[in-house]
Amino acid sequence: MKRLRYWNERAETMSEDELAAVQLSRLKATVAHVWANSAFQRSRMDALGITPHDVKSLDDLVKLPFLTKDDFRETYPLGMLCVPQAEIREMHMSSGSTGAPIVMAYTEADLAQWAECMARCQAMAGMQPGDTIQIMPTFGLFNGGFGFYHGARALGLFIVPASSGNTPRQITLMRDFKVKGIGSVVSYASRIIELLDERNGNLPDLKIGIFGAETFSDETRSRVEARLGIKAFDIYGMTETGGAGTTGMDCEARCGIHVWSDQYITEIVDPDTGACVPDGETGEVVFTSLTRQAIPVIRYRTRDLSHIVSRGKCACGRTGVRIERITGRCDDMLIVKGVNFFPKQVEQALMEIPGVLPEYQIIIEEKEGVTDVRIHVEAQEGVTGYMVEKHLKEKLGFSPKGDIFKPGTLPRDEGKAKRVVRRG
Ligand code: DLL
Repeated sequence: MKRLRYWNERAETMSEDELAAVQLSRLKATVAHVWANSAFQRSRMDALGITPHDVKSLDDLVKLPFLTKDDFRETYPLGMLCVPQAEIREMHMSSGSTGAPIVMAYTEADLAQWAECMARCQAMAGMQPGDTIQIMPTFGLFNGGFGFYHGARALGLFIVPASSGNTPRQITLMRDFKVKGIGSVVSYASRIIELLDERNGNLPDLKIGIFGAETFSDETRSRVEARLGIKAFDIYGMTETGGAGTTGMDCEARCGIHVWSDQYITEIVDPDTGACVPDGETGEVVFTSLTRQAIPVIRYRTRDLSHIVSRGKCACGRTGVRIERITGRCDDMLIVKGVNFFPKQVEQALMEIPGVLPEYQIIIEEKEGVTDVRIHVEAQEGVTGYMVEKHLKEKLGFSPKGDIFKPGTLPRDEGKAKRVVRRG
């Protein structure tokens, strides 16, 4: 059978002009749909005196109001629905750390759109119809498990729906069913590696890892690839855009996340002013969905930080916009003694120290107005707190206290890892 290079070659390799035309007609349709069916989003447009007739070109997008996480919370559970509830077939929800949860609802067509995006990602990673995939994010309200599932069904994969947890069984399943690819929350790959190391084991059939839901450094990616003997891909997505993989993944060429640009328009804006920033400049990622029905998003502010890498054709042949792997979230930026940094930079620096393991936490304590930062990190014997402090000072310009923990002693999370812990 011919090797599948693209899941949807036409959509993935459209010329710039064709893509712009598709985007404009879909944008017009989405704005009209939202205007007609969402009192909430319509009231926001009314406040700015905008109607669907004002969207005549892609440049008119900036006239439209932003949508935020708070808007989702305010309209919980289904206040932004643009179709009758009887047309909903599935929902997912993210809890976040504060406030009401965020709900995404799916019509049959929305599920097909999600499957399409996810099938594109899985094919881009090298999965071929008939290959076996083990899906390790939770199957439940979190969108990860079902996202991989819908895509794998479309692509024609043999699905091992392992869900999260029970690492020994995960390894047994991977061996017994000769699993070629895994889909997982990044930090779970470290769990698998720990257990393999303990047992001196390997996974000879495993070739592909599709990881997402959290930022991860290049160093972590290289370690995971070397230990598991795989190629690791960075898959991006969120509840609000329709789940894992909707907003793309990076390809083997590793030059940014390919956002599925016939499905979403990407803007990068200044997080403070909301103004679009020039290509190459870091800002907040904003997505507009072009094909979703139940809850389309117009100018959704993700709070994620990135920049446009290119709008040109990639070495893999795909067109559309590419954005840098996510650096961090606007809310995650830490400022200590005048130095700004993101958890990902701490991870990057830590992973450069020989003997340091991937499990770490940044502990922030406010004491009488003074911010104290400690790094808890697991490491092999011989690594000292001083080594950590010195290296972080060199790399980040400030010197948090380094506390070394024995392998396996820091707390593990089932889903996304909690890297920043605030106390006091
Ligand atoms: O985390 C979707 C997902 C599941 C993506 C599994 C990939 C794999 P939420 O729980 O709604 O959905 O969280 C979305 O997670 O705004 C980012 O801050 C972060 N995030 C997701 N993917 C990545 C990634 C899922 N590849 C939020 N790199 C997003 C960095 C990511 N951060």
